[in-house]
Amino acid sequence: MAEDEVILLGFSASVFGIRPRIALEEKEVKYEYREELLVGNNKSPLLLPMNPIHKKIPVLIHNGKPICESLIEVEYIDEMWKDKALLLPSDPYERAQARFWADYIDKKLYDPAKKIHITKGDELEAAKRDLIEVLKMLEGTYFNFSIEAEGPKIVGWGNRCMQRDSVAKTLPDQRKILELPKLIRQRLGIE
Ligand SMILES: N[C@@H](CCC(=O)N[C@@H](CS)C(=O)NCC(=O)O)C(=O)O
Repeated sequence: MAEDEVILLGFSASVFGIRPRIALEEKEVKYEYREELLVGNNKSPLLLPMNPIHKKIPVLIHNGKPICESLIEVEYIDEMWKDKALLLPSDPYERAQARFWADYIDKKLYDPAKKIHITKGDELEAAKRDLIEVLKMLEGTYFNFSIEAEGPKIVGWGNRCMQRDSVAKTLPDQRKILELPKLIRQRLGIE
């Protein structure tokens, strides 16, 4: 039987793009990663026909068929490559809880985290407050904010994730990531 062809269109600085990459690595699926040049809006000719609705990465292309939206892709990977351990809990209630928190992160965390990079003044302060609230909610505790001191469970979870090859080899170089907001701020005239 011919081997599956798996292509992932991504952008290494994207938190959404990293999700299906980690899932593919965890499942040890062979795939071709193609970086999209999102800065400057230089999307490849493949991205638009593969994701005509949102025109966004990540797109997982399995034997020519596209799957869009990072969380849907993670679930697809989990269901498609069943020979490796499940990524989501098998218990329906636990599974629903995992989906709830992933959805919460998308709805509540992404916007303030993004705004921190692209706003200034009052808007920046409001974004910081919103982000702290979300992190406190995830942490399940309430105190003044410093992610190391005040979010030990989240930091501990992050450190445990970093010990997995799938995460360590997928996450982008931190120095490069820190350059990106600077570039965006310069383009927006904030710096
Ligand atoms: N809900 C989507 C969000 C994907 C998303 O926002 N992708 C951004 C990169 S972080 C993108 O492709 N932006 C390009 C654009 O908006 O034109 C998912 O989970 O996959």
